[in-house]
Amino acid sequence: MNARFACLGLGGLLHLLAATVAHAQVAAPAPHGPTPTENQMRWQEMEYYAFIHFSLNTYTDQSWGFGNEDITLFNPAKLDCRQWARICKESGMKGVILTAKHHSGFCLWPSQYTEYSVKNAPWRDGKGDVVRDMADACREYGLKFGVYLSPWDRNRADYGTPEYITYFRKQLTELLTHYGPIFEIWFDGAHGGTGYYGGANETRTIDRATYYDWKNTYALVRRLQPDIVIWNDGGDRADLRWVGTEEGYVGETNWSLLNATGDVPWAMLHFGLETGDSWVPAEVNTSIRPEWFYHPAEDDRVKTVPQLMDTYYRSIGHNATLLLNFPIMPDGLIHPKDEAAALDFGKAVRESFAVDLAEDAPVHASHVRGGDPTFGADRAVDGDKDSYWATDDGVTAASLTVDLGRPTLLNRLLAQEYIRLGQRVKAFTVEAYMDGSWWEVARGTTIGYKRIIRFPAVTATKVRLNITDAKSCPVISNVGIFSAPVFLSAPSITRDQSGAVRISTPDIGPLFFYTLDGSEPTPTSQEYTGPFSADGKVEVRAIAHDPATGRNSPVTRESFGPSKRAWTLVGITDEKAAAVLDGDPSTVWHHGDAQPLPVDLVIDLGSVRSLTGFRYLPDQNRWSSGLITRFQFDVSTDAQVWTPASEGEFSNIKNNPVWQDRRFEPTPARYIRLRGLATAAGDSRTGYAEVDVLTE
Ligand code: FUL
Repeated sequence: MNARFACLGLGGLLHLLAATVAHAQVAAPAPHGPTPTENQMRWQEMEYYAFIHFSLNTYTDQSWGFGNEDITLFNPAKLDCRQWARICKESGMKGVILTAKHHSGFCLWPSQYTEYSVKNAPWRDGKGDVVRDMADACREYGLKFGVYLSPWDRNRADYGTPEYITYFRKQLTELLTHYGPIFEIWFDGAHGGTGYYGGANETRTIDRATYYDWKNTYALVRRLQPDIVIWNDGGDRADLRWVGTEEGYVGETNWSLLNATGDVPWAMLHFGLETGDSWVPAEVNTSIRPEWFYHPAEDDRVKTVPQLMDTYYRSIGHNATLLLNFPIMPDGLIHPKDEAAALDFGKAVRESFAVDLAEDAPVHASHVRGGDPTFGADRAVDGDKDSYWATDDGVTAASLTVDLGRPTLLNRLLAQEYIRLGQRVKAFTVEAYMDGSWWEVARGTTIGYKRIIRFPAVTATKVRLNITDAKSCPVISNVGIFSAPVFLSAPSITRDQSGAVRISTPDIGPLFFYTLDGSEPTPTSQEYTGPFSADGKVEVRAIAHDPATGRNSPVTRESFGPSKRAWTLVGITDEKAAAVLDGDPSTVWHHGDAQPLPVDLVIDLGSVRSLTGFRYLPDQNRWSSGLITRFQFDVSTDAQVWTPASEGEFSNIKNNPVWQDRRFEPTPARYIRLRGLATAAGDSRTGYAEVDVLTE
């Protein structure tokens, strides 16, 4: 026995030995609650990937094809999936999901089970296969490939019968066996409704819960592609969940959990379910333009870098993945503006997270599991996604302090849980050490796979992440601190009925500059100092400008039609109806529900003019109601004799309540009548945020 041990005495020695053994044997935390499968884990780590919407309705300017669109329209002369893949790759995406079949039933691959496909199109003399081209391009660019196969098929005569399910599975088998590994399959939730259905031209309803027999379809999918993840917004619980909106964000509280059975109301889609018994993480799907398919009228509506960065923080930064859509143009390419936006967005993300101020910085934890360095605080800043800081079981509040060494400017904290052991954290705060004391700068709820929290910039010497509540001991695999650039939002421009133009932004403090002559605004253009009058047809362009940094926002262009001063709503006495014409998207007016459908909204334009279309903006509130889904639009010069100008559906208005534009041949009109034939809620309560006309 050497001298050191001798002085311990036998009891002390035994104690030391026991402690040493215990130390070496500190067990990793046991998983808590549901955990991700390997497939879900691989998918989650992809974080960011693309949607591609392309179909026959690209050629008819529709959101949803009816199922009878003429195949000969499909002739994308310049189709180049390598361009799509290059753009995805260069923007930092890890995969692509292609609409192999959208609701119209038209197939982008030469399916042997239908004639409604590329094989009967003039494109490449019927020998083309967009799915093949895309799969090849993905392989070349190192991207994973996924497919969207719409369960609803508005072309098929047998839709609604059991035979259709056989057909659907045969198509699925083609897609999942002929094109190599598929990382994700997307079964869109839209189901049943009006359609061509082989010439029946009728409305068909199916029982969403039973018709598709998802259980057996899932089994087929997993047999053919064992590494796949399944997205499904209806029917049996899939591997991934929708977030309840197509606007590009998920709840700040976001549990990757749901129950395996039972209804999933909107709040569960959006926030997950803290007590859920299954791992069903969220995927945020949104388009780089307002709509999913290409519409030339949206060439000026491509999302800007500040908008896309906000989407990034509210999707990937809220424990979800981001599925960002590119609409393909009729010529078969991604529009240069969409390309530029995606590449600039990728650059902005790289710039934002280029320097992790916490990486390898000295860290200290208030508590470490068993005192074992294996679970020490430094494991959260070591760049290894499989190591983590953890506390003892039962310790559900603890903090981790990063010592930045000197006063450092910062405005973002990133945290990741080691989700292979389950999602645990329920609440946290972020504190900054400034001028000798701690100040709370942000607080949040869930963390999950990744949480990025934004706060106004501070200069601090230390930053502390306090986990204040967790389901079980926190297990944190990564903490990052950043000083990310702040991108000024493009301003919004509105004009009220009197012709007063207003420019605003959610950001605090920028100046605005604008032009009315179509030129690009700069900080030497006219400065906005308050509402100004610009009645009649005019295009207003504006930027926000931060005098402190010299940075400008992207340019907003807003084209206004003829003056609305003389417009009146015919036969409506309710004063609140002024909301329909006030130019403010956030105000809305609803017809009462006393009358049955159809419900008319008649507007007197005050004088006859030549109209080329109309626009309808539905209720923009989260719980929007009164959404018109089928419409007729008539015009008249005397309010006696009406001429139909347009008729159809606002297909995807429920999930994506954006401006609905419809164009028609120039028609003289003084009166317009928007007739609601059906609503999303199935009642007769029609609502209008705005109604406008298009003129030559
Ligand atoms: C929706 C569809 O109805 C849209 O057309 C689009 O495909 C979007 C991704 O999902 O539910």
